[in-house]
Amino acid sequence: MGNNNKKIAFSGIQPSGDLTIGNYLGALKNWVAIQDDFESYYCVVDLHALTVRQDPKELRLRTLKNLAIYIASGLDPKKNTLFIQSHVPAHSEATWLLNCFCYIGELSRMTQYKDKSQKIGESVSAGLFTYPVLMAADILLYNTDVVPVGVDQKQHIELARDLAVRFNNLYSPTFTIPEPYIADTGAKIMDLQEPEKKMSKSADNPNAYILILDPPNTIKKKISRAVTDDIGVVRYSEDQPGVSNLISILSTVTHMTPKDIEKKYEGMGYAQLKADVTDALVEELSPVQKTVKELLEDKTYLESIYKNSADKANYVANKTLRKMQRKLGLIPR
Ligand code: AQP
Repeated sequence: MGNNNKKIAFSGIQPSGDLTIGNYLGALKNWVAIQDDFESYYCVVDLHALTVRQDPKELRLRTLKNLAIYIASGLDPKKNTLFIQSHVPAHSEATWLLNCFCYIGELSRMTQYKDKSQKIGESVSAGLFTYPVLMAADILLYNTDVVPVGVDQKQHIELARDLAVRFNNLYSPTFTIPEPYIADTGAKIMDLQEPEKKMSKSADNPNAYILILDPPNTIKKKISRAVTDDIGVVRYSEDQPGVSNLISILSTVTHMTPKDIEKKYEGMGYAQLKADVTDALVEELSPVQKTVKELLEDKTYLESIYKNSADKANYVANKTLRKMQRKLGLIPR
């Protein structure tokens, strides 16, 4: 519980690429939806982005851009603590401590690690392997009750829970055990070119994703190129992954159920569906894009948000870190 008796929510997105509608529909929109019900901490997880090679200038730019996107998507900086992960050193310190309680076997079973390391090959970093421990530290430092995420992050939250239980049992109750919070729709937006894979901001082919900041004509082009099938019926089913993905996107943006969408497009081909998905996305994203542009022109404002928030986040995180250190037998300064 936070000090206002609200439960605590924590989440973050890595600035490892420009944010996609997967990040928007699977994470950001849910953060906005629950902002009045929870005391919330949302950070731009820049340390996570370092698990794969980043251009320093690009990373700085994207970190600020992502903060602007959080605000433009509707997160009120007065209601939410919006900060940059590396501004709170306790995340790194707690990671080391938790690393000493995490088993190599547990980390080897993480599907995201398996997928990404396969793609990267030999030069895969130790950071990519221990990424879930940093994520556990992020979550546990804030006594988090819920972690609003897309489905792909569920396994990492389970590890955070296991580490919290392990630590609590070995010492004494220290951490709140966090729960994942996954919405019914939008929890897994798929790649537009290979709809069996989830949409990722770091995909090599730009036609695979739609960025939150993509202009209308780019959105139109990418949706028109989205892979469908030759069945020709608008149906939400496993054997039509491309069409089902378009239905999911439309459903999450318009709040129509997939069933209603199937009914609406009965007897129509995919062209109308694609045109309507394009319109819905353009309508949803245009105001966000406009606000992002304005915010990026006011760096002083953005700086005031992340600096004030870092003060609050440091205070809360350090309290938990000190507790961990004390219980482990480290001498306080
Ligand atoms: N395709 C998706 N559908 C629904 N939710 C998604 N999320 C990511 N992709 C989808 C959610 O966005 C949040 C932030 O994710 P992240 O950037 O921390 O890491 P990720 O899950 O690895 O996201 P990406 O876009 O795939 O990044 P890269 O390509 O850098 O690995 C999480 O809540 C995630 O569930």
